[in-house]
Amino acid sequence: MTFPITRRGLMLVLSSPSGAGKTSICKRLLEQDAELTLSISATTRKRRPGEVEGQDYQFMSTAEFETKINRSEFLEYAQVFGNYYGTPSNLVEHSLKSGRDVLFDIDWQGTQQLKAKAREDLVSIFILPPSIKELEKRLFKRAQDSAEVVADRMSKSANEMSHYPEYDYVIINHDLKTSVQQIQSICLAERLRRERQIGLVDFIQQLRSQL
Ligand SMILES: Nc1nc2c(ncn2[C@@H]2O[C@H](COP(=O)(O)OP(=O)(O)O)[C@@H](O)[C@H]2O)c(=O)[nH]1
Ligand SMILES: [Mg+2]
Repeated sequence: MTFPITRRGLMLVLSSPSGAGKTSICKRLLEQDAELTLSISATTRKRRPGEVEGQDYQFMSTAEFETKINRSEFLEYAQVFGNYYGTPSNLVEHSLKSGRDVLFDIDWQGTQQLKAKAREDLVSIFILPPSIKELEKRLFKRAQDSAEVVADRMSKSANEMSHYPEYDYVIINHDLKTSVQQIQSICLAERLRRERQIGLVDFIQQLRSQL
């Protein structure tokens, strides 16, 4: 007789300096892993060409965002590059309870807040670019931001990078495929952690009762 071992979902957080390739990694992870759900953030930043409302972000005005802050609708929120970004609480807890893992593309400020709220559920990964030259290349290749915005993001990268010790894992993104495989390995191992397998007690009891 098989006994389904239910598990509590995990919160997989990916952070990196802008341009390290995190958004591409997230897309690939979501395509390849049906157990993973993306937490869609709210932001006050302008929509970039190609971005879809409700899919990449929930785009909103500062007034709307601040109303949601006052109503405690965010699990975490922060200001990044002069705009608000935040994780709506609804859906996250529901997904975790039903054993689905939630992927977060958030910065170090958000990660600190989630860590304070849900350390046991959190698995955090920091992604580094292989070099500064590559970082700059990726930011310009995107070509959706002005040179001024790119320069501003580059100058903030040093500060962002200083937060790597706050993360459980660090990955250097030499190529997309390898990075995705490495993150999938982390996910696989973390899903098997004893504390996450909440049906284990009953399963062991059932095994032992047959001896
Ligand atoms: N704290 C927090 N950070 C977020 C959230 N959503 C996105 N970010 C971060 O905000 C930063 C800027 O994101 P974005 O404007 O999409 O530009 P990107 O750097 O090209 O990804 C990235 O580091 C994201 O990880 C959120 O809900 N909360
Ligand atoms: Mg991004």
